Amino acid sequence: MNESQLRHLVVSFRHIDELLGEAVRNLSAEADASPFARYTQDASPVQRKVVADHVAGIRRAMARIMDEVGAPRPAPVSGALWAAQSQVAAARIAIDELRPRVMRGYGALSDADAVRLDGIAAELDAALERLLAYLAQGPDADLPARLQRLEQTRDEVPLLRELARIVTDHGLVGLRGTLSLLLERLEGDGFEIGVFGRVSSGKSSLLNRLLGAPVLPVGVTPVTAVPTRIRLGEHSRAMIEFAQSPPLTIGLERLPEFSTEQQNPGNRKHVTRILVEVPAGRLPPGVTWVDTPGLGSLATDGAAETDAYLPRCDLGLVLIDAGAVPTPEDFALVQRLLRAGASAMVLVSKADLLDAPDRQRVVDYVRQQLGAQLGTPLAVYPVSVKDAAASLCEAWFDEALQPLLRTHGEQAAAAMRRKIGLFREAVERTLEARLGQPAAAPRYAAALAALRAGDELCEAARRAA
Ligand SMILES: Nc1nc2c(ncn2[C@@H]2O[C@H](COP(=O)(O)OP(=O)(O)O)[C@@H](O)[C@H]2O)c(=O)[nH]1
Ligand SMILES: [Mg+2]
Repeated sequence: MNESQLRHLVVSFRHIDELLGEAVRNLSAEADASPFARYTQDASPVQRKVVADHVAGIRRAMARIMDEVGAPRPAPVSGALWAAQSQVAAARIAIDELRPRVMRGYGALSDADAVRLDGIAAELDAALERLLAYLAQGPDADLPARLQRLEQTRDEVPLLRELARIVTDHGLVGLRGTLSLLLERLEGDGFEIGVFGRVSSGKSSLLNRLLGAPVLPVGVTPVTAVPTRIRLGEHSRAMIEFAQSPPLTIGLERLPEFSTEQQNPGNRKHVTRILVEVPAGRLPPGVTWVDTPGLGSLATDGAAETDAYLPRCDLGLVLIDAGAVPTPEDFALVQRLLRAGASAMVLVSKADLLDAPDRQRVVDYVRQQLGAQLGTPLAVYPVSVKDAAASLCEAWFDEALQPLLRTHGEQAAAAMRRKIGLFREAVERTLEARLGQPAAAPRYAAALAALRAGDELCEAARRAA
């Protein structure tokens, strides 16, 4: 195909992609929160998931075809936060259409109505201005200090119940997903370690090394939407759950049939969960390892799935391939982990590919970049699964990981407190934003006051103790 034909192909693909994106958005729970919702919400969560899986598969096919025919992939124009700022700024300009001056073009206007319209415009403008101010804050420079404060969250169980009540009573739909994950976490007391990194950064290889057995398939493209969870069990086996059919228990040798793109392209089998049990030594009871779907070439779907998973994660191991350049996405992932209340550790994987001085240079570079972007130092360790460099992996495991595994109960509790604290902040921000909507303002004010009164009671109890 010539250049114009390739460009036409990309433009058509983009249009198809936008239409599919709209279909998925229309099915989302957020869609019916708008007073202008076009459709009634008749899809079940399972139907939403299956549709999203199908769409993810079609998007992957388009990406593959573009690569095959050599069509250029359009690069993102800007960051999403910046785009959101311009959209909100444009919404502020659109408020002008409500001014009496414009309305008079549609007929005579009484003085009372003119005053009313000015009031409506001022109200919306103030709400949009607050949103804009929030978006303009930029990267959260004070995040580490804030997280440390949040770790002191007290009485987290009653607090979470109160938050659940507020979210339900006030229909804060956007927060329901995180809430149900937090409630689920509260029931189990396990510690979850997520392994993150681009496709082929060595996640599955590292887990296999830690488990002491080739449990996970290596060198394959994983099914993006489905993380593989691994925990201690009496026998080696895998449980596979599906969107539409009953679960299946299989031997580990059959895992690739469900967890890889090669044998389950586009998640055609509609797998929703994969749980592996192994009787391996380095897996203490109560700790779950999670092999997450790769970011990278499948960035857009993968990132959404990763974000949905983050509220469950207590510790994130982020692998950066020693043979590749660390990308802004790698750093952004660490930031997202911290924002979700998880701890993070960065591993420079495949360190055997570098000689000792180069290895040190890469580790220093990653450490310095992370420190600059996060405003706090973060641990970075070189690792390798090759026998020749096995001492690196052992050193990391003994020095950094083992102490955390030994105290995993406390680590999980601290992470849970940070997560509930962060969630509470999100609830407060949402309530504050809704205070700008006068019809409902008193109800939100009451909810906010209840939250803050709870704080004062705790504080008083602490002082009295
Ligand atoms: N040299 C070297 N290669 C590795 C190492 N770890 C993984 N690999 C290779 O990198 C490729 C991708 O590994 P895999 O574990 O499937 O990566 P994942 O996609 O992140 O799960 C495979 O070909 C592995 O053999 C390592 O420590 N050193
Ligand atoms: Mg893998």
